Amino acid sequence: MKTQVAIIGAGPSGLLLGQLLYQNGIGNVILERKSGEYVLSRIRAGVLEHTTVQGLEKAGAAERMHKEGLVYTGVELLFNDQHVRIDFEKEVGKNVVVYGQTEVTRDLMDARPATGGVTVYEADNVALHDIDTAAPYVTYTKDGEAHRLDCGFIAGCDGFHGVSRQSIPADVLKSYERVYPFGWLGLLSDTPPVSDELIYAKHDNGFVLCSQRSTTRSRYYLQVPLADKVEDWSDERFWAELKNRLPAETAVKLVTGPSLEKSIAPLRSFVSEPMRYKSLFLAGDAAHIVPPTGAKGLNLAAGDVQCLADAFDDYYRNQSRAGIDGYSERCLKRVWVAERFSWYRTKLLHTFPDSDDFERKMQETEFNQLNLTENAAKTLAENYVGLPY
Ligand code: RFL
Ligand code: PHB
Repeated sequence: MKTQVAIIGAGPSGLLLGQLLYQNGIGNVILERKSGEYVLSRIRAGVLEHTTVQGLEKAGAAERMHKEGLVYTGVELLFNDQHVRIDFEKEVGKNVVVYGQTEVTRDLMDARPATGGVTVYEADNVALHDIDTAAPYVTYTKDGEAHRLDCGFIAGCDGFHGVSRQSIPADVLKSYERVYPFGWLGLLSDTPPVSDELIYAKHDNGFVLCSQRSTTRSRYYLQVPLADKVEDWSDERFWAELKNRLPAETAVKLVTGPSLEKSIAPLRSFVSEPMRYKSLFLAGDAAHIVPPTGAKGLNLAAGDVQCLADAFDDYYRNQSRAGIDGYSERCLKRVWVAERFSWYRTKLLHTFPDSDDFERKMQETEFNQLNLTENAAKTLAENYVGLPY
């Protein structure tokens, strides 16, 4: 097989890039290690920034999101008994859309057949070759049979554990990492959300997030120790601890029910620089990870691939290399801003097992600043709704 851009990974980065390239008349093939059903079973992000919404519009996959997505104009933050509402509309005149990553992925998958683009699911042993030349290729096996895909460029959209970043010579890459001493236990249920806005809350027992997927489907998270297993958390235990960590007036409104899904995600900050090596371009979680407290991971991924689609368009349409040569630097500027924001919010809203009295006072004071100074609230709003890509 031969194509212009070989895309590794059919998560939101790979699928969105495939659509955007198609809109610009650039041929592409996506190779995905798992099945389509498996990709759709991963419950992850929920908050879409304006530029992500714009990306889905450009990709021709925004219709259902506009119909079913919930528009949020603010967010509630709680810190023990302190409370602040950050009003996005008032502070920065913008909003965010709550629409699950699963649905984004489904819409992009559904849009792909009309483009004639090939997606190979359950592609095993994907390996990248000659990435330091202008004629790279990818090999893989499908149903035990060996295949080769020749291309002009490779887009590594294969997440944190993918093969693309590992194909870059180690002495070219510099990685920055912070692993946090806790994880998030998430629960999805067909119960009405406890609030009509997202609630991020810090309690001495740990952080809580009340999120949602629709007016009848809720998504809740609890900070848990890294050693905890999903089996340690029956639904009953989850609901009891969630109620315990929420203020009494919110806890009484909580509607509980059987979980549809429960999983634990570790929290990590990670950036690998540069995001391009010769003919290989990294995008999304393949290049960077943020702790989910800032709701930035999917949005960064959508920003990267919009940049990359522009760069390839410039190359194929205008024979200009400016976009592809500037890709890494352009993305990393925005990535580091989101990394800082996600790290700051993680420090602000979690209970750190080894923090001392002084650090706890600093954390509380940082929170109070949001009520005391208009600028602190504005900065938070500006970062939460997202910066242009
Ligand atoms: P993905 O989604 O990991 O997709 C990568 C795809 O590549 C495939 N793959 C391979 N394919 C072929 N060959 C190989 N060798 C391969 N290795 C891997 C994988 O099977 C997979 O299908 O990366 P992508 O596309 O870059 O998307 C990134 C997002 O998924 C991620 O950043 C977000 O989910 C992060 N995130 C959130 N982001 C937000 O913007 N807002 C949120 O509210 C938000 N909440 C979250 C989150 C992530 C969470 N978890 C579980 C880490 C909440 C949680 C709990
Ligand atoms: C979610 O709904 O899954 C979600 C929302 C906001 C976050 C993280 C996850 O910050």
